[in-house]
Amino acid sequence: MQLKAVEKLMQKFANRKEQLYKQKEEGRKVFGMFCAYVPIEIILAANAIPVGLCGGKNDTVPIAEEDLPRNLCPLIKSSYGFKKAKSCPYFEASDIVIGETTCEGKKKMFELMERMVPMHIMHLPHMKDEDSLKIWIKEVEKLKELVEKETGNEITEEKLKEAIDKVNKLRELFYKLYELRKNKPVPIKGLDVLKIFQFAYLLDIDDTIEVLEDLIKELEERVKKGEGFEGKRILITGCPMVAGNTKIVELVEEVGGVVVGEESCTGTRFFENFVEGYSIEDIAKRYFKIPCACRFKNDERIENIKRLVKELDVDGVVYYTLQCCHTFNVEGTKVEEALKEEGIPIIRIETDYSESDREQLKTRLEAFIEMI
Ligand code: BJ8
Repeated sequence: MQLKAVEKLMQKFANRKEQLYKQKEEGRKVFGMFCAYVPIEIILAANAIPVGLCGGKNDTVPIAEEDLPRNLCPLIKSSYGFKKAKSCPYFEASDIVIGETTCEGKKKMFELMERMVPMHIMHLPHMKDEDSLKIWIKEVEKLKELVEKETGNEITEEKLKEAIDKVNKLRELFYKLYELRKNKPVPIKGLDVLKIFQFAYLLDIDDTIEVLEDLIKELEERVKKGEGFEGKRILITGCPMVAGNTKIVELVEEVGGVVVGEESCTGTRFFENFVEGYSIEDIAKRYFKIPCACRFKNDERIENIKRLVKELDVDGVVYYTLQCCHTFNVEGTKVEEALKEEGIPIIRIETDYSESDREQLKTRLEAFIEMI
């Protein structure tokens, strides 16, 4: 029982490349982004197009390893490899790439990447105090100036308001989707939701909104009829699973689980918290709250995980780390302790983009799901 909205999503994704290059021909600038911290409102307000560039495929890892160490996060290598091989249409369409000082590996990779593509790096402070917020507000102001310069379009108050309302609308729809996932049976599989998050970084925002509006209606119907999926209810938390990477969700759902939530940048960290006002400062404040493990003392993330476990009536948590992602891996210890204290089952999985560990992971996940 494939959802019509998901079919529409796949169709829109299949047409996206052509649509994007047409938009570019019409004179719209494309801003590639690393990562969830880039305030897309500013890009949209200048009639430009944001596209997420984090790589989720193993194919481009070998070419990246010509320049980067092997023991580096696969997301970083995959992304770099896409640019080096010129094999990602979104990368190739990007007039400029925006990155931030998130984890060490990513920011040092940017120093090599900027030899291949124009880049602008935002200084994301790792502390969460008032002084750091001031730095971040300045960084967002600088981004506004850069976007205006690159596009030649002035970001007026009116344009900014329009963009803020639009992105908040997108967030509201994701909140509704999460509300619907509280139901038993859950009306949508985790794999479908993951694809929506992955493509939301790539599609035209109006298309994502259209798909989500259709989806919400379809899911409400399913809930009314009591249709959906049964199984152990799983929350995934940790590193993002960007386009091309669906391994863990596939495995969880193959062995009797159903993913009902994701505390991830392909999940709640993508949409949680609205921009509450119409100024640059209001935008900066919203993005500053994203609880990425690269920040120092990131306890809000632990609170969010505990809250999601309750709200979504989760049976077990899969803590997902990409190999060599020290930030999420180390933070996993705190998360594990906090969940164990509350009697919430958790399994920690560390993997990369290859298929070589699929069977081994399947066995571990099967045992976890049987046990909870
Ligand atoms: S806001 S989670 S998208 S940085 S997985 S590259 S942290 S070594 S992806 Fe991320 Fe932005 Fe944070 Fe979200 Fe580094 Fe870890 Fe790799 Fe990561």
